[in-house]
Amino acid sequence: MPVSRRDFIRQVVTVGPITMAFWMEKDLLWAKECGMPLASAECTLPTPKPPVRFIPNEPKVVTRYSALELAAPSRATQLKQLRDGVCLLRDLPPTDVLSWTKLIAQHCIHCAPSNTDNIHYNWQFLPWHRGLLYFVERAMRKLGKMDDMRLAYWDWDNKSSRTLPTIYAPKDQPLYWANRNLTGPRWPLSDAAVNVQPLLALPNFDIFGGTAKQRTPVPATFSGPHANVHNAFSPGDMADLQYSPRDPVFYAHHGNIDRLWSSWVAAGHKNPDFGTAKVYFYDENRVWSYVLFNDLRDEAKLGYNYSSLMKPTVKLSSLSNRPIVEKNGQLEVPPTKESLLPKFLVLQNVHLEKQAANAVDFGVFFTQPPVGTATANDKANGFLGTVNRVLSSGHDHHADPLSAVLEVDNKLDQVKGPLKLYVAPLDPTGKTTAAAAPLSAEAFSLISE
Ligand SMILES: [Cu+2]
Repeated sequence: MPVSRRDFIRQVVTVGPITMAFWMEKDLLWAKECGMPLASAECTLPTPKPPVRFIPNEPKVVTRYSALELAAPSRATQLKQLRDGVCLLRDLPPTDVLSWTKLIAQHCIHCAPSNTDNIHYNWQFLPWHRGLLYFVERAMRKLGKMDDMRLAYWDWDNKSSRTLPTIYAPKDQPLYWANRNLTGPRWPLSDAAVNVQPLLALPNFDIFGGTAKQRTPVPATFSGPHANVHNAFSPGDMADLQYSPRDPVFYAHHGNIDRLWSSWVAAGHKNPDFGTAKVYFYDENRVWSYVLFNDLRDEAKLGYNYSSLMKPTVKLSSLSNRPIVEKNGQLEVPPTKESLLPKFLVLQNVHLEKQAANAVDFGVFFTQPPVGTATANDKANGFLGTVNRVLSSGHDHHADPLSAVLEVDNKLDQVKGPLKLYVAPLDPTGKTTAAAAPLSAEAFSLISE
């Protein structure tokens, strides 16, 4: 039964003392009208005391290994520590701010689709999730008295890691999660679904990781592999933006997104000065704390590094990034020197509001394909790549803009003269579910080699 605005306010007043005991994003009150429980334990935190500044300065650097590496008998100790760590948090009462339930809540309170400060759509996306992983690691380390324990990362960029990592699969161990779909057309993950090369080539943090202002632009790292791996689990908790941290594999997936950020920096790109921007978490002593983004830029200070990093396959110093001007719906691709090969097409804030409300993948084309056009393994129909998002459960979705970087070499050289782009929603097999419509975005650029 729909709840009217007036009924809703009355309910809040009636349960005032209870709701006052919790802290939640204003937008989650709105969520009640969509049928979500008002004060779900997984989406509320106790009202925090004023936050205390936390300055990470770990005495030693310990390596985070991939889930594949942790499956080796020689890494049995590290694997056991990871599993023990998950159990320790799971065994805490759900009211404990360090518990698995409240970890989900730390993420959930920031993720309501209407939240104007949603951590996924501005420059909080990378630092916030790095902070989450760091404090999870610290909590596990303290509770288990295992200072060398570190989280794992799921190296889906590696061709041998395109299905759920084996250490997460068996029942009767803490990395198992029942609500996971592991079959269907998205499995195993395709090269295209987890291609990190376009992201590694992005020259500026603004488009890679976003800016202080919501959706200005949406970080390109939110689309692509990040969204595609979440969505592979659909229907399942991982495919639900708000509740994905229920599944222990969330932490390995975001470990790899964090590793993508580290790899981008190691490839020679620069993090910005984030000024006073900060993230808030409960530390391992249950103290409500804040960390400056600037204090999260160096993983060594956070006590970890990665056993390997992703490497750009093109020489970044030989890339040039040129903005493309849009005129009357056409892109005026500037004349290139013969030697310049268009490599990546950057689409900043593609407008998707006229697209199918519940689609997660949108195909970008330089022709206008009809409904039912297949895109998987097909370069013939003007298909350039996809823009992707992750949905939140229990909400109607008006499609907000998204950014993406598409690997377009060997495709755009077919184009002579001005370029016109189209976009269409795709089903999980990659077929268009509607006729393509002209694509509009806030900015375009072409990275050439
Ligand atoms: Cu998230």
